[in-house]
Amino acid sequence: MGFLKKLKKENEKQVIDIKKQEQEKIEREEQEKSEQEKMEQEKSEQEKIECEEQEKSEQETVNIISRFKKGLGETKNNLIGGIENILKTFKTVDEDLFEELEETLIMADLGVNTSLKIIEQLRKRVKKEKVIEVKEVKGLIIEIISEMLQKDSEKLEIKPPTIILVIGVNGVGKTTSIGKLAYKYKEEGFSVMLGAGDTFRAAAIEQLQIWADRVDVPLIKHKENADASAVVFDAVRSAKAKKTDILIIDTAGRLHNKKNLMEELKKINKVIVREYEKAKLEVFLVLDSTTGQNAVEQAKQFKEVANITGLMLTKLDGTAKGGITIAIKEELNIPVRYVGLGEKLGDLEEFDSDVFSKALFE
Ligand SMILES: Nc1nc2c(ncn2[C@@H]2O[C@H](COP(=O)(O)OP(=O)(O)O)[C@@H](O)[C@H]2O)c(=O)[nH]1
Ligand SMILES: [Mg+2]
Repeated sequence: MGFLKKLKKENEKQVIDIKKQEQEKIEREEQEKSEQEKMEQEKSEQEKIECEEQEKSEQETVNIISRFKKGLGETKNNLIGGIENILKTFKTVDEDLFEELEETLIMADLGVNTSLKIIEQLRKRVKKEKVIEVKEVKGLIIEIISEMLQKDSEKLEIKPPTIILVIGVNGVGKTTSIGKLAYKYKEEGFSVMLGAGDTFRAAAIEQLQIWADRVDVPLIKHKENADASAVVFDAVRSAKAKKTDILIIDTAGRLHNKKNLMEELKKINKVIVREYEKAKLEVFLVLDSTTGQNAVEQAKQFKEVANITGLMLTKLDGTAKGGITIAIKEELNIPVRYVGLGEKLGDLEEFDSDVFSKALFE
């Protein structure tokens, strides 16, 4: 009896153990399942966010292209319209066609050197690819120009603290572009300060004050005819003390006296380096695209007196001379950083060669 009872008891214990194990297994499986589900849910949420972000950035690109398209309408008519008009009158791809096309490119403000280069490449491509149809030529020119625009195009990266010195002749759009830049950087979350280094005319200081008020950023200024490097000194000190991310300095545009300009820029440079060695210095030359080849000439002259790190090309809206952008890119070896597409605060775009080609050619 004792033995049987013991056996039964052990049997019962085994059954209980098995049940317990089964129960544990089920619990374990359920836990694993729920963890798996949670992971999948998180993954799909992550994918959704990524997808939305991608859609947003694609939409943003579409918007930027359409803003460029709007600004570049006349340039497009001038350049593409000109090429199409020539192609219409030819039946064979020959030397006469190349010559006419070269002239058209020059007329569209691409400059002699750049136009020659484009046609030279066109000749080679036509030969290599055995092109005989006139209608294929347009696509080839577009490809050649797009490749030119996209060559060595590294993006500007702003790392605070940065000081941007804005130079250029009178009327090109320096002060306006500074207002737009301040707005852009502020929107991007940087703290911004302006310095009124154009002390030549009282109106210049007032104009910058208006932009500073509009964007709501501090402006460091002195009176008319004050020493520009003294203004820069104060502005740099203030930006350093306040840990401002970006200080943008306006300057007077006096190219007629190269020696004076050189001296002044040298002095300003010295002050910046001495007072704020840690800050990165960008020197932006502003060029008015409506002046066509003249803008290229200005850039060449300024290059002799200043260490230009980037270009701002203004008034691309409503000009047929936007072809100048291609000449600038090809001839100056200075990156175009921003383009002005109007007179309002938001009318400044980061220059993107891909977007530019698309807006011009698509
Ligand atoms: N349409 C257009 N006008 C511009 C642009 N940038 C500047 N301007 C105008 O050009 C004129 C001269 O600008 P301003 O900033 O005073 O030039 P600054 O003498 O170099 O400082 C002003 O009437 C501006 O409104 C632009 O991108 N598009
Ligand atoms: Mg000005």
